[in-house]
Amino acid sequence: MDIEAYKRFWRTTVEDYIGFWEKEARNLEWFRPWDHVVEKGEHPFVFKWFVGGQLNMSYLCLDRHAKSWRKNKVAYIWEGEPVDGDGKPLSIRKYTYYELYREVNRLAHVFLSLGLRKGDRAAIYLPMIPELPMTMLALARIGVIFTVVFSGFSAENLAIRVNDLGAKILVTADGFYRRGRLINLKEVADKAVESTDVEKIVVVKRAGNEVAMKEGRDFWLHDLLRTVPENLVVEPESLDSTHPLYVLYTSGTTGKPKGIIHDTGGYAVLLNSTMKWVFDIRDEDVYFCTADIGWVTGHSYIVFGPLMAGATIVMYEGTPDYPTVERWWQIIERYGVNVFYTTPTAVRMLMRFGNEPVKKHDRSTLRIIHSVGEPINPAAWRWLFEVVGERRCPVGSTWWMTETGGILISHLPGLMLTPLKPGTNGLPIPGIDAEVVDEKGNAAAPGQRGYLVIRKPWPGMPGPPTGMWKEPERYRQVYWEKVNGVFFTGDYAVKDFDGYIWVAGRADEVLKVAGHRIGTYELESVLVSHAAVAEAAVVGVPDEIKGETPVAFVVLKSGYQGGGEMAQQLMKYVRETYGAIATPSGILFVSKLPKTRSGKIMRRVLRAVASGGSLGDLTTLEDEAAVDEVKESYEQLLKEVRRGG
Ligand code: 6R9
Repeated sequence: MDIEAYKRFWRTTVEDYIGFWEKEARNLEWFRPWDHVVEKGEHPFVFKWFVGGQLNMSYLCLDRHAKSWRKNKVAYIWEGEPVDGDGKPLSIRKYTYYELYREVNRLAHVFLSLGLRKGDRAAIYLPMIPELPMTMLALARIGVIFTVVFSGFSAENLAIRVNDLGAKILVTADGFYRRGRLINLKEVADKAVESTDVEKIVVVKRAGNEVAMKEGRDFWLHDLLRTVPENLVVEPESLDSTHPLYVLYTSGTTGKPKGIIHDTGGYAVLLNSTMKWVFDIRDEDVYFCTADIGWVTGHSYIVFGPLMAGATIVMYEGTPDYPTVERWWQIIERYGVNVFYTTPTAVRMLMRFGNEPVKKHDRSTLRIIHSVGEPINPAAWRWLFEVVGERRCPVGSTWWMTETGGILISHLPGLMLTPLKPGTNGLPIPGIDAEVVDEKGNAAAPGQRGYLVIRKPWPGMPGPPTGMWKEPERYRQVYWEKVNGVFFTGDYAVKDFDGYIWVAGRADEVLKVAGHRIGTYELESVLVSHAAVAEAAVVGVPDEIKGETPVAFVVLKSGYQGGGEMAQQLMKYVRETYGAIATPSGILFVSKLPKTRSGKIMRRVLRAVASGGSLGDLTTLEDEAAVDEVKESYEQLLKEVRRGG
């Protein structure tokens, strides 16, 4: 398809974005039609989509299919991580749409009987097991607003989220397997709830490890389900389109994580349309997304999107390299995967082992491949295209973020496929006015680096009532102030002469470590909470596999000694206080941090020193410091770090 034809079509959808999204919304089943497509909400830049309309996400994902010929179609194929002596998975569970529907109904009943009602909040701290999507669907069914917390996060991180949301109930598991190791999740959950108002904990038995159960507070899910009839039905609540489906916490530049609210109706419309355009999902397809449901990719494209589309979804519990680096290719062969959605970090890691582990397995079913989470380098793209997809499958890099709810920039094999280019994100999807602009909001010239912004509201954007949970003012400041009146993504991007967008990375102090979004500020807060640390600054440095890793500059309090032992201690501390994903790849002890006269840390200096690189072009104003000042601090710091080894 030629680019100009797509752009002509795209322009019409953006000019009449209201009419366009209204048409898309008609593809869903609504309990009550909307009165207005989009309206301003009570707070600045909070928009209400499909006002007056009513629907239920759990209904769209389950009931609709359970009433159709898809009733006996497999919804989830779940594979646990542990394997037997021959490398065969020890547990595979399959759920048809009807079975999933029944399980979710019984689960919804359990939550009602525990006292949860529409508008209440619950937190979910579960590994990649079928009970995770089931819990999300059961809570959505009764209108309970939930937050999923990544199972690799620490007790502290869990507690912050539970408290901010005001969750009364926590759903967790005894344990799970990760790279062959048993992780005792309940222990972490127990530690977290000590500093929260959680009244009840529902525990899923996954690993069978010994856990402490507190009488009156903790309940095994299988005990709660024992008395619930097999065919019990909990009618789905007819929810306003603007009713929050979930809150997902994500890292920003400052302060505690931001609770991004997603509504029901707008979010459902965006997911439904992108499943078609981006993944071209067909009824005979098997779809495999390798993300973790603890992040937004899993919410949108392992749970709600593909279930709405009635797809057969492969869900895998563990890591791609357990017991060997063939695991994902085995899975693709075992289930005949057609659509594969993965991450650049995993691709770069697997590439190192050459083509043999891939080629040993049949990939002839693969039809479409996409990556997500961070920029994909051309070499990784080529490997996906040439080796994994045998030059047969379009390979894309879908750009979006927690805040956007779903994919906004991507190749669109299910709609009109424009020519592929290694490393680009492609063109904005229909109805999305994405643009690369300068500080003032003027479109940047092709080839010129600028900020990526979204200039018109879209369904799936942060939802009512406040965009960010309880923080409408912060929501306005973070996203709508930087470039006046348009949605600021925080990403640097370049548009090429064809109009393709190439997102280059974050323009702020947010890191993408192996695709995981981590705020440097959060890590700095963790470090300074350690008894030995006076001051800390964290920057990202390029990493061949993970894209980026955090490096910490630490000023110790007097009486403490830097060096290997202290570095180990601090790394362990970060792992335990935040989560393993944030462990710094290096800790550099310095006597002071380079700062501007106004006291702002010169991060460019830190980045240059940490990565062993140069200061780069000092004319692009990233720091508020004078050029001389920057150079001088750089030299000084470099000397000090070299001296310290
Ligand atoms: C879905 C997700 C969002 C940030 C985003 C950007 C980066 C995501 C990308 C990409 C280049 C892609 N990002 N996809 N950068 N190409 N295809 O990752 O959400 O965790 O909120 O992160 O990830 O920097 O701003 P989230």
